[in-house]
Amino acid sequence: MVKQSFAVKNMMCAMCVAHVRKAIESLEGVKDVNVNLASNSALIEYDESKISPAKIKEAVVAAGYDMDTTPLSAASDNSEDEKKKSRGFLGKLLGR
Ligand SMILES: [Cu+2]
Repeated sequence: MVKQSFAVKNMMCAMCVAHVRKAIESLEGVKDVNVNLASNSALIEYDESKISPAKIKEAVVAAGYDMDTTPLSAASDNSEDEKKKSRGFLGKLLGR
């Protein structure tokens, strides 16, 4: 079981948050989800042997939104490699 935070795009209001949360929490393998509109992110606790971030993203996209499959560094307790990937993601955001 892992707990990771992912960037979610296109959410505009509380209804969007509810849609995204429903789409994610109905998935097999997802134990808990907390969607945050202010930070445009979703903190997801899931069983990595049952579901992958790519599968979670599919459900989010199907609901009309978008999600990054690379976990954000703040909630990630992973290797240095994961942190590098997150920095790349933030760099992309800042470069926009
Ligand atoms: Cu909305």
